[in-house]
Amino acid sequence: MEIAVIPAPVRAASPPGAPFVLNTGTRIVVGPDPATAAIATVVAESLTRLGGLAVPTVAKDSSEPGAVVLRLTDDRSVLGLSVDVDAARSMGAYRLEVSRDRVVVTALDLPGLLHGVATLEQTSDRTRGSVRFPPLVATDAPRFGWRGLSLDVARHFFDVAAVRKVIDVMAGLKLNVLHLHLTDDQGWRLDVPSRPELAARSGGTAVDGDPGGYYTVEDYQEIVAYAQSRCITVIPEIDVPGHVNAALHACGELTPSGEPAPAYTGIGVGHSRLHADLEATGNFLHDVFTDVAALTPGHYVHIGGDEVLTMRPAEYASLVQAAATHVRAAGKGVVGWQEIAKTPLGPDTVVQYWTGAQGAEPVIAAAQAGAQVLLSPAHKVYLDMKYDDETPVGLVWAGHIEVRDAYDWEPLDVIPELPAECIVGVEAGIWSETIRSVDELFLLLLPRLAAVAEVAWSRPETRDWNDFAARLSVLAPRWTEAGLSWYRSPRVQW
Ligand code: TNX
Repeated sequence: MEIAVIPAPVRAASPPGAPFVLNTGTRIVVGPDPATAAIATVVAESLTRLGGLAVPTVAKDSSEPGAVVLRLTDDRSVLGLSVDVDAARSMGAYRLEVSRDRVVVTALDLPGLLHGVATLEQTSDRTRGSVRFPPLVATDAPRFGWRGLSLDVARHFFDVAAVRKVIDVMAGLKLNVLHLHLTDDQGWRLDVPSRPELAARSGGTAVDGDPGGYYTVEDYQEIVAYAQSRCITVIPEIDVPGHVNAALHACGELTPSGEPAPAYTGIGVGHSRLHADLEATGNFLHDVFTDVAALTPGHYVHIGGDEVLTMRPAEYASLVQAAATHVRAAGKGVVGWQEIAKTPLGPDTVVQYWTGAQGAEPVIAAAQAGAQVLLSPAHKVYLDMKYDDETPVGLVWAGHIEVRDAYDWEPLDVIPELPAECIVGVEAGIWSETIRSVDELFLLLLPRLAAVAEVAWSRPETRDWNDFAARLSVLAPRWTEAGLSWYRSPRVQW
């Protein structure tokens, strides 16, 4: 380990020389591009937090020492990107140069500027009373364009403040997709303007009768905007046609008897379903997906589709197609769990693989028909699995997942028959059946989310478990400083 940065950069070297020190002369220089102004605000906030000194933003680059220059370019050669890296995959690439007098971050786009600053922040040394950044030259680019976390806020609810903490950690690890699992049997967590009864009646329920909660439209917009300011896209999931008891509880017209279903507070799966022969079902799908798409600036809406155990394939296909049709009518792309792979859904569909138990053939066939594949293999990246027997919360159905298990795997080996170009990326998942607090949430997320982030960002040749563990031991104390809980794996020397 030369430099403790997670995820490991493509290239980084520390030339000899004095460090850049944060002081009253430090300022952010944003150059002529107005789009960088918003990013500069975020960067100024985080440098201010690090050093305890206000860091102003200026437009003119004087030759005085102390400038942190954020510079957009369209010259890919500055970043050392080889020509075979396509535009989608080079999004977020950056070059970072740190010397005694200035820091220069150069990137093709705003995510790249933020990623450069994320690297800078991780290299900070605060052991001598001031904040110092050792000299550094790094060029870096992500391996995969989709580096996500799926967060279940349905089984137990996590409020806006908690989600902001998750977003902060994600941004530091260069993750760029926050998938919110907003609805399930136990609760409905987003107020849908055309269907206020959903959140009003099913926002308050949760597993074991624990307190629920839901996001108002303003709350949701706040999450989306906060994520966006960190170059993270929010993908909302409304899970249909199974995992719908909260909807059946709120809307009696969705059940065959016309009576609302009782609230469900257990943790079983596969028992609830929509009914294609009820007229109300079509209207529900239309209203919910149209509203959710309209509230969402990101390109994708997730339609769920998982674990529907009591429905014939034709009915399943018709309901999934109806959901997809409304998402597309709103101009969005469709994401669904791997079960949707059997349903023809056309281009601009992302199939999220999570288990080997169903066989990979439908996923491979969907990819051959033009779908893209997002990898969330449960036994590696389901961060609600316990680390070991002693972990106080979590499930075990996909096995124990120690930090190294979440780290030591190769995305292209998950479904070897899949052509690499069909794989959009990697998404960790955390399901909240057993998670009741922010401390429990981070105990399961960290450090494994850092491991998955490195799998998604870094190329195999820069990845090595022992090196990762050494970098982790340098960076983990920062989670403590930020007030976050994390798991001190006995397999890492802290
Ligand atoms: C499987 S993954 C589920 C979820 C559970 C999770 C618990 C998937 C698409 N479905 O409903 O919460 O396992 O780990």
